[in-house]
Amino acid sequence: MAKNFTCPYCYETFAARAIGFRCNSRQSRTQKRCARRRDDVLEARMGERGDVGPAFFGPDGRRPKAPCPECDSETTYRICPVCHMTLPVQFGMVENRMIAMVGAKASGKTVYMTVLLHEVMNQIGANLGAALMGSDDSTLRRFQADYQDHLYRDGQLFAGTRPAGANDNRVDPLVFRFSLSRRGRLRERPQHTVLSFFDTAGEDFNSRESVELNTRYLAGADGIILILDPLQMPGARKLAAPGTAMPGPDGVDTPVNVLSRVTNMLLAEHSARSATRVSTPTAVVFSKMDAFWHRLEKGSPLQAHPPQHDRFDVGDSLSVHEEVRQLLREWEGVTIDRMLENTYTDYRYFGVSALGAGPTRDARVAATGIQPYRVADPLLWLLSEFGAVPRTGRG
Ligand SMILES: Nc1nc2c(ncn2[C@@H]2O[C@H](COP(=O)(O)OP(=O)(O)OP(=O)(O)O)[C@@H](O)[C@H]2O)c(=O)[nH]1
Ligand SMILES: [Mg+2]
Ligand SMILES: [Zn+2]
Ligand SMILES: [Zn+2]
Repeated sequence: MAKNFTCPYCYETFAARAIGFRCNSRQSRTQKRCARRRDDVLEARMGERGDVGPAFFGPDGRRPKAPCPECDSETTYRICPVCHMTLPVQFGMVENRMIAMVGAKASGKTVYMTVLLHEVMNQIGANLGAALMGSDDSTLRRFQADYQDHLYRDGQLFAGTRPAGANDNRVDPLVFRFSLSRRGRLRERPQHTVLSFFDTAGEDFNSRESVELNTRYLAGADGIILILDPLQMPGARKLAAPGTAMPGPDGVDTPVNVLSRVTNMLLAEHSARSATRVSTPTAVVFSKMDAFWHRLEKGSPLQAHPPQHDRFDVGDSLSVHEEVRQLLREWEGVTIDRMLENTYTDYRYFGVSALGAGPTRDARVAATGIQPYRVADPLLWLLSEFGAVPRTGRG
């Protein structure tokens, strides 16, 4: 059977043959040129996009290029047959991995995603010998202006993320290309992985309307980053460092409820195959760990930075996993552990702090700056599960 592909922008699936093309609107050999125009499908799915070359379908989408039927010009722009977004270069030829990020409102998803991507683009990428680049203009622009500059340059935290589907059922993931060059290894090709991050709004998991959208998104994901906020667990809240800024009561939800909802969605989607277990690799990430550092024992793996390697360190990751499992007891979160153990075949615990310190009273980054802590572990684990990052150590 022909392999189906999932669009990194709209998460719809299609056969490679169905991929369309977009004219590049350049002067062709026959001196014709297609006028740029609006693309209604693209705008309905992705919002205002300005004028673009005409889309056309018919030529086999498995081919890298096709001649435009209007002007004869050869184009290499291939587009998703559902949302008409230009697909990443080499789509279908390199690995394409969708990473869904979910969690309750105010659990720290947007801050985490921004710091994670920033770190992988800089220090962590350098250690790994990896590069992470925005895969399209809109990702590049949005990541810089709406996320990176906002947090790093202006020192501001984010207002709540707009729910998906609030406007015309739209999703707008950030799509990146992760390339790993294996240094000094003869005959190893550089590996490319397309990563699609979808920053959900916490309330998406409470409202009925956006469940359908999120179900498609979760079901299409190759890996899940589930952000759980210990400050939203009654048992942990009382153990947090004095003075910690607590999430307000609006729309916040206990991690065990979030996990139940996500699990139900995943199981419902897989029920056609009568699955009772979820096999999607799931990183269960406890955020805002800086609020609990004072309680950790000396030598706790959650107090040390991960070893600096060009590989994913399995032993270190398993010690963190066990340490978090212990913490769940203290936090009265044993139900979480039981649910994961009974339902997920491939999950791993992580503890991170994206900011490294609580925010100031006026919702800004602390004066000490952003000092991220173990933020890349979940992504590296997922990439190692996909075989896109090599491993070292026991396991
Ligand atoms: N102490 C501490 N607080 C954090 C950290 N990261 C986020 N926060 C706090 O959590 C708040 C919410 O973070 P966001 O990333 O905007 O949360 P979100 O999950 O995207 O929220 P929604 O978009 O509303 O669903 C921030 O404004 C901070 O106050 C962290 O690493 N440590
Ligand atoms: Mg957000
Ligand atoms: Zn044309
Ligand atoms: Zn699409």
